[in-house]
Amino acid sequence: DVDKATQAKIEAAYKKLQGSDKCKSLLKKHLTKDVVDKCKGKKTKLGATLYDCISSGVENLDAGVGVYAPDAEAYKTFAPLFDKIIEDYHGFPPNKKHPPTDMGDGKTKEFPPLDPEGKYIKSTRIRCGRSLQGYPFNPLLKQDDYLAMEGKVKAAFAGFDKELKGTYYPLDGMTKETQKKLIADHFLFKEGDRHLQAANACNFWPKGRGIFHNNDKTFLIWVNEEDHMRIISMQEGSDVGAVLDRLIRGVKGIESRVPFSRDDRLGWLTFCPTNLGSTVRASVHIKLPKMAAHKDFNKICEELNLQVRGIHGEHSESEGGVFDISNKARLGLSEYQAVKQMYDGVKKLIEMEKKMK
Ligand code: ADP
Ligand code: CIR
Repeated sequence: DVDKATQAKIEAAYKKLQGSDKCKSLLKKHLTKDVVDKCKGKKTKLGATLYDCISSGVENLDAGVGVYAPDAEAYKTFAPLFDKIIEDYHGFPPNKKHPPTDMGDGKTKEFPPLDPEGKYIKSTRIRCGRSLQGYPFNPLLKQDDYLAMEGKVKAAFAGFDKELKGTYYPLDGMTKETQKKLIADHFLFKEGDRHLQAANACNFWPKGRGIFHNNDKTFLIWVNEEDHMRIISMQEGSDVGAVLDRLIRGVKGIESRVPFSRDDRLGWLTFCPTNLGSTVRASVHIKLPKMAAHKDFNKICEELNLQVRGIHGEHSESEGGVFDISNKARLGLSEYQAVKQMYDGVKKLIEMEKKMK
């Protein structure tokens, strides 16, 4: 049973969201009175309430989405809210099932360089998220969990060889200088994200957090930031095939040693519902001076199923005309299809840029 005070907090949150003109989040749109009434008295086995799912979007009225799942069970317990948000974001209805994993064969011939002359694209990155079996997401993790999880994945990293071989650098003890440089160079997650903080996702920071990377910083794994793991392949230029090929080898290398949680309907499980399913965000850092000046640039990207972010990722601005353009949907399509969504869309944008006077 959920205590009276928490239920009152949920009611107050509902009123705050509905009363805000500036709030445009999916949370506001889908947290109806009916959903509140259905969910406010429910809890997951680990004790997460509806308030724990919505606190981020309630404290941050400028959020785009505004919800996180404290544990995997929350996606079911609070399905009246999550199903609506998931359908809105991914176009994935409640009766649909995520397809089986298909990363493609990673052969460069499927995805030859998008911009062989290097006129538009600076770099290419593909990341996916994974959760360790047997652990909830951030808000329910104890310090001992963080340390145990870090220990497990660190041991698995030792199995990487050749190009993927690298070193794990814990955040705890890293100099501020090194940390800042890694963030500025786009390799490391930022610190102090207010959306994650309000979701209760930064407890015991920096304990159990860190980054693994190979020598060239083309293969990286984030540990215990938003997700238990973010597996990343990136390099200068636009060779999407090469980036995907490396990611496939990396994911295969780690999944043979660490069991990940997957849901029959939702695919790979992640803390944020926008990342469920394939969990793939394939992006380019790209300069499109003419297209970006077009009044319908954002609309054109949306129609191509592309998401536009700034130069330092989500919730950041573009600098020097460089944008981060990626696939938007991750759930309901395979890893291969998610990469293809970005590939085809960006190809189209470059064609349009070339034709513009
Ligand atoms: P995520 O991609 O994991 O959802 P962010 O949007 O915060 O998270 O991006 C994480 C980091 O990756 C940021 O520093 C961002 O600039 C960097 N990044 C994203 N795409 C690219 C790219 N194509 N080339 C270089 N860096 C990139
Ligand atoms: C927000 O709602 O703005 C943050 N919680 C982040 C949402 C996830 N990202 C996204 O839209 N791709």
